[in-house]
Amino acid sequence: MALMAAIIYALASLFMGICAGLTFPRNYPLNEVTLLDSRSVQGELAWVASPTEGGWEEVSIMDEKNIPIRTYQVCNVMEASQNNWLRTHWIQRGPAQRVYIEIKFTLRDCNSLPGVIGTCKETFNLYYLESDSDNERFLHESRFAKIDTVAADESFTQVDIGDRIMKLNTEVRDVGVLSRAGFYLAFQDVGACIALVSVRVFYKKCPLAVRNLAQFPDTVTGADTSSLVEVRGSCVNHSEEQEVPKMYCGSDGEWLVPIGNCLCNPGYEERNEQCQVCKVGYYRSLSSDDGCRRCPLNSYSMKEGATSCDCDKGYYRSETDPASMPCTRPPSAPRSLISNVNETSVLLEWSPPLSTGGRQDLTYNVVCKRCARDGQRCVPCGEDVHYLPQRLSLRSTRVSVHQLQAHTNYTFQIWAVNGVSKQNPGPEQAVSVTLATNQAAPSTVMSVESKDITRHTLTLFWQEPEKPNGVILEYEVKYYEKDQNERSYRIVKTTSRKADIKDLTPLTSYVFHVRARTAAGYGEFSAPFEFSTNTVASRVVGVMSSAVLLLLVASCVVVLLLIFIIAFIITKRRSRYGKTKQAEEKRLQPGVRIYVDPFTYEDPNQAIREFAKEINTSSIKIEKVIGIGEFGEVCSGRLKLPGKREICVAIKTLKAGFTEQQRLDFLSEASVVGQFDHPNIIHLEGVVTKCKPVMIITEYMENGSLDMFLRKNDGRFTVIQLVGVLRGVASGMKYLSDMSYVHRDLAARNILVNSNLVCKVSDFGMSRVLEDEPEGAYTTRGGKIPIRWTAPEAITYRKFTSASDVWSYGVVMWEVMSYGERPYWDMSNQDVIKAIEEGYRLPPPMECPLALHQLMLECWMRERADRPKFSQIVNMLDKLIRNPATLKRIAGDTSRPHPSTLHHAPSGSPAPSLGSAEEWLKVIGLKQYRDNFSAAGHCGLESVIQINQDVCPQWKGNDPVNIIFQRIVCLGRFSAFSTETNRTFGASVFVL
Ligand code: ACK
Repeated sequence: MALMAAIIYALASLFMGICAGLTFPRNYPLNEVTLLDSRSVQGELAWVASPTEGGWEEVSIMDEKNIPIRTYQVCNVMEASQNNWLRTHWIQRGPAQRVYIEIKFTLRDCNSLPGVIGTCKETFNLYYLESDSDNERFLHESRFAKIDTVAADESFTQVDIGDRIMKLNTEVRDVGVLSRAGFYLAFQDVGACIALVSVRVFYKKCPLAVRNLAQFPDTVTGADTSSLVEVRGSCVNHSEEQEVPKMYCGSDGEWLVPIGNCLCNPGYEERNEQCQVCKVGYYRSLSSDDGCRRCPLNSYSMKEGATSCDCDKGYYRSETDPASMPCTRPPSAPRSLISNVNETSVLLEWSPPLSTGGRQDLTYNVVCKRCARDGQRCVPCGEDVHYLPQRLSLRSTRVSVHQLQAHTNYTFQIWAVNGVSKQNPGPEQAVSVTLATNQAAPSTVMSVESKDITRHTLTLFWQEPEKPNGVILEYEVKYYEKDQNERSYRIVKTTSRKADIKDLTPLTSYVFHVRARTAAGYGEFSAPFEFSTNTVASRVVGVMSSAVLLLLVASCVVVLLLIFIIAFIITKRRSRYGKTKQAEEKRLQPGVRIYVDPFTYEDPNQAIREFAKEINTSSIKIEKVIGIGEFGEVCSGRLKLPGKREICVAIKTLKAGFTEQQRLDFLSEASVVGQFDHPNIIHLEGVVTKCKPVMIITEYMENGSLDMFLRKNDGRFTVIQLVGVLRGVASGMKYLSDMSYVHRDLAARNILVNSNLVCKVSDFGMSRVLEDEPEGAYTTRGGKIPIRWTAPEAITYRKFTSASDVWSYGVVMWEVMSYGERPYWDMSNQDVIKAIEEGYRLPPPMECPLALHQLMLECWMRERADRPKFSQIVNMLDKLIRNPATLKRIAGDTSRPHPSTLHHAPSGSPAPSLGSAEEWLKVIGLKQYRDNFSAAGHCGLESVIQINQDVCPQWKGNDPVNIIFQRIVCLGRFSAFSTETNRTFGASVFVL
């Protein structure tokens, strides 16, 4: 009777708790779509129960806001073999392939019900049945598939209720892939005291979102818990695609990795993730411009959405003026024009105009007119007149005009011109001057030829000067032997355009100049013309010989010019790529490829271009997010390059909002790894730098990082397989050290494993060693260093070399042989540094072959010159693989001494002599457990060693002595201790 009363009280209290203090959130998260919520059902739920009597029962209760809700309860805890079923009505699946079931329930703790042991349960089972329509009138338990057994996180007791601290259990389960139109859920009770307070069924979606001005619709998540759904966005109103916008909908209803973007059309600007029209008085001309801008000076826009502004009256814009430039005017006229006539030349000078019209592109044009004597009837000067420096587009305020006619009237106009002059040309932009030229000497004779050449004579003839500037009264010929002094010349005068030259020396070259004379005086002598006499009466055609000479000279000049240009290009290149070149030269030495540090490039982008191939985003398909890197998400996906087969790749992305420095740091990894080509170094496929997000694409390594992989597969590999792993890493490191590359962060977490168990060294980021390394600890000299993996000289004075990489390699060996154990366990970094300094080294992991532990100890030699080179390590491992018998001898084997650990005990500081468990606990800093050990009867070391053998690895109990052994002995730290003398024990104890 008393028991019955307790159970009735238990049931009543299930709901007392609910009514007293439970609250239900009514708002669902945006990324959840509810298919069923028992709390929102008005009236009875009327789910199907079996048996219809004495099993699940529908009960109406009030929630905290006095709103009635429908619940189900069952509490047959006294009777054995309970099998009570409750089935929901048919739930339509909608677009979902995976649905979530959120159950809120209270469950009675069996311990609080006296006399129910054996019959009372604390769990219930959840089932589902798919069907295309609501055609199941009966329950048909056998057709339901089980989703899970549900237990309470928080069961309650009477005491809990009395204090009103009872909590509601909320459990969520998911089920998929669903394929039929709908399904039923069922709850099976096997003898618990439960109240189903609410049942909510929902699926997840990525809610409508706008990113980079592209709208992504509500998207139901994929069928798998890890799958990504690729969604293409559409540009918001008044915008256009710059690069195809894409995002991925993750299984938890979150949008991931936005790619591509849209830009607002001209006349619109981005505001609140929309394209809003530019206001009156504002404009936006290009979709790449920042936002709407106020109309520039002297312009206006009368309507919204202007793409440019119109100019005020009297102001103009040239075709090449950007829309952002103020409207401008033509310049005013130049001022203070003065002329200075010198025979048939004139020098014109003026001052700049008062107004440039608001522009910088002011130039001047000269207009020359020749006028009749009365100053009227002017005609353009024509092509004969020469202008220095030029006639049009003058930047300076002076010009000299030559080869005018003597004794002639001229008018000169100087026009000030700018980019908008054409739109309003007017006389107000010019200044003019009228003048008359003076008498002038004739211009020079341009060409002289010879004929009738004999031993002593020749005849010269020539054309009249281009500008005789009057009547030519006479010509004068000056000549001299080419090899003689010019001052010993002779003169011949003639009124015709030819002269017979006599009394010449045979076979001699002569130089001739000719000039003309008018009433105004002599003109300039012509340029030199060279002709030679001969020995016979036959004629040598001087023109011909000079032409040949000219040809020869011209060819020589061309050849010289070519040599000069080539030399110039080579010198220029040398200086431009000074540093690159040096490194390049090193790299090109036969047989030696040297790594080039991308940060020695003046422009690190150049290194990226040189060592990493740019990949078009259309070749990449992102499939899953596989982790979070230091710069952003790491995804897996596929790469299909033209002409190559599709491959799986890993895609490291650079998250949005990065600085230029972060971009370069991120990409530096690509320009490092792009220089390597080795089966044990991660292979770079390429980079995406031209659009966002910036990505690094590498080969895909199916088994992820080595440390996680080993932890997941603890104890599953043979020693030979582990040595194979170590050989791969050593071979990759040999390649890197041959290229003079120092890794600085060699650790199992930075090695990746593919599906064939091939290990590849990865993580070549430049910033990680100093900044983002998760293991990094600040050293006294600044910067971060992964202490447990780093050689002492690198920690103390930053001496990072291939020998310090060898030290790290020894630690990786230890990580591999201990299946991903943390080196030095939970010792602090400071304690690790101190212990290493005192000469202690990590003991062999459990089952570790002696030869491998000895190799580790060699990698950890204090003097870096004493450590083996990677090439020697590879050879040693090859030998071990060839002779597997050498791996049989296990380090720490009781039958053999353990010289390595002894060898590395600190010299001069004797290890503590340990005779009792108490002393041992004191040394290892756990003396507070002294009483637990003695209470358990472990007083001497012999007894302690015995526990090691007894409890490892099957430890299960919660005795403190065992807990300590679980933590410190079973992890393989006991091996040296359990085999050796006290001194060996001292050497291994440091790691505890
Ligand atoms: O330890 P993991 O599984 O291996 O998690 C990290 C995560 O990305 C963040 O770095 C994984 N990862 C990095 N590169 C690759 C790759 N090439 N192939 C497979 N997984 C990779 C790494």
